[in-house]
Amino acid sequence: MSLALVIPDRKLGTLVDKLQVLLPGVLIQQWPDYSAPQQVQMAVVWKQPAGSLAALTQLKSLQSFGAGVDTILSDPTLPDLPLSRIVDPHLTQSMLGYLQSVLGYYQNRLDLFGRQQQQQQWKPKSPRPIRHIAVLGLGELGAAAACHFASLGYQVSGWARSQKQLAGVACYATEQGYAKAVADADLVICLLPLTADTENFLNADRLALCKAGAILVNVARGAVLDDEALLRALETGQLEAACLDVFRQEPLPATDPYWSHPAVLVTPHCSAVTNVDTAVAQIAENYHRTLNGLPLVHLVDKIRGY
Ligand code: NDP
Ligand code: OXD
Repeated sequence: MSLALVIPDRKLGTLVDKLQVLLPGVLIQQWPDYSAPQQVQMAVVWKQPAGSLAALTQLKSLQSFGAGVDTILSDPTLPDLPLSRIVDPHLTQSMLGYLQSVLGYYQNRLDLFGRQQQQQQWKPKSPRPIRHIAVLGLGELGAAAACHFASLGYQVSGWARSQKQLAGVACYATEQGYAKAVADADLVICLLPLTADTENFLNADRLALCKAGAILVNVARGAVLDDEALLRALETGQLEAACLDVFRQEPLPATDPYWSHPAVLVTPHCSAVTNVDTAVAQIAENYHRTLNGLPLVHLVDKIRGY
């Protein structure tokens, strides 16, 4: 009985220790140093290198170590096995905390005051009015964000592939629905998964449908956003500012214009980091399910890509 962790570039000591408590007697192996690869039934994967699962000849299931699965599914050597992803109230709370901070940052004009501080300028200004928030993607995280802001009294619109019903949220689907969802929004939050359908979704045409002077927050994936289109929209004032937590290339290269753009807030892909303390329970549950031939919890639809 064995579980493999295929999670490069991370210290995995705490994860191993916590998993071992929940899965006593299970051999936990780490890529690239598998000791008995033919014993592995489930692999926990995150940005796994191509070919890293090839030696696991008895593998029966895959568990993403995060909520998004785009990098996992982009591996051409990925075996055709059930894949689940992390769905965790702590991850959702972390995302809500981040988005709430971003909202406060712009409402209180901390972007402007930060720039003024650089010039030693003392110029008070009343808060930025942000009354309407649009959320693109109404899944685990997007629906929670939309409901959170609606419960605080904001006008909220949301957009997803299928039509949703969420208390206090004007929900839309379809391309026409996208235009309605963003038309009056002061702040647009992107929580769409990266799939073949959503790559470059936020292009020049769709950014042009946003309210003039809106603020964009991308916490989804970098490739959902057309970077050139965003830079142009910021230049023309179509968008006033952007908060970006995710990028096509991470870490963001030193030469990237976002680093020094006065209207862009860069954060290092930290809006909702998988919580080891709580993720281990789901991993252990799916490990038991794998051994017993039961369906995994939080299964990914690999055809849809999320
Ligand atoms: P879910 O899979 O639960 O939700 C995805 C939502 O996007 C669904 O509402 C879905 O619609 C909608 N959607 C998917 N494709 C389309 C499309 N083509 N057109 C319109 N709507 C679409 O994902 P989560 O909420 O759990 O996570 C969202 C993303 O957030 C993740 O995929 C990941 O990339 C990112 N993320 C980022 C983190 C960070 O730290 N920055 C942390 C965690 C996640 P429908 O409901 O109709 O299927
Ligand atoms: C995730 C992430 O998808 O951290 O979980 O981006």
